[in-house]
Amino acid sequence: MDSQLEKPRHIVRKFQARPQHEGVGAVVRRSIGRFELRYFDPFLVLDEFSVAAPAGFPDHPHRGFETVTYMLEGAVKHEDFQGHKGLIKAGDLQWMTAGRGIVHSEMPAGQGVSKGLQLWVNLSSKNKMIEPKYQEIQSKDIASTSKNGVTVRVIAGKSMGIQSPVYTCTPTMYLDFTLKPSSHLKQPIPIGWNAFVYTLEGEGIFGLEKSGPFGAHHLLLLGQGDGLEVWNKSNKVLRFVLIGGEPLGEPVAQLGPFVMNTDEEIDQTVEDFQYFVNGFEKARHWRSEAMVGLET
Ligand code: FJE
Ligand code: FE
Repeated sequence: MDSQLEKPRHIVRKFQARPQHEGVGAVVRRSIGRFELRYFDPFLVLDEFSVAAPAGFPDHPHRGFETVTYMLEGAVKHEDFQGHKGLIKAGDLQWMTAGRGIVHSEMPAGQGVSKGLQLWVNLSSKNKMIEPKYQEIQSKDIASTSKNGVTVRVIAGKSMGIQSPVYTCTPTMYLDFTLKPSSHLKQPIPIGWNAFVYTLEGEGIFGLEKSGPFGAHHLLLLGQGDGLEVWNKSNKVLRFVLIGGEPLGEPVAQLGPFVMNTDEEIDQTVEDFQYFVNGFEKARHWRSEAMVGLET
């Protein structure tokens, strides 16, 4: 049974995500967060990352938003200044609410290239200084279902009758779709939310059946409406993520990994980080194992 859409959304802007260098020796295809698309409320960054040792994202802070890491291949080892650590493996999800402050490292684990998506979701002014929190879900526990050639993995929100257990401080949907050749999808999206598609594999037609197809590594911003229609008219599997969120409608003041509402709050954050206060206490004496290994 298909959901009926009254006002399907169409693509209003498109970007090809080209590789750029970030972190230490790592390569990311950044779409949201680059110069031409600073912010797509509530989303600050979308990176498709590709990283192999010794490259990675060593010890760095975050405040005022969430990082959502969804692994596609290989694994990332993370450790933070509270002693929280673990391995995010292919298909696993880490939804990290940095809130008032996290300092951590994210480094590839094992041989070969580790690939995934990292999304930065902004927090509203009332949530920016909350206690940090993690929601971690292993691949086998991610809600998934298939019907008529369409498979969905529900990272956040609801699709095809199944609901993710992830709690989103900023109301967010995050769906990973795989469409077999000749399959078709209608996915409702709440009216008023900002939503986009990021293509991972194969070729798909999005929004208008008569429009041309898009291949991998494209960010497609959707206009307003109540949902999205997608067709796979190719002879290969199509994979993409559909992400949406309720816009916060607040001013954004950003300095790298610190995202607040005003310049004064950014100045305060730089001071907090520098003097190890207001949530950064544990940063004073902490180094990740990755960094300790380099110091002799
Ligand atoms: C960061 C530059 C960075 N995209 N994708 C500056 F690269 C980072 C950062 C990441 C990152 C980490 C992973 Cl595992 C995947 C990423 C950027 O860590 F936080 C700042 N400030
Ligand atoms: Fe980080």
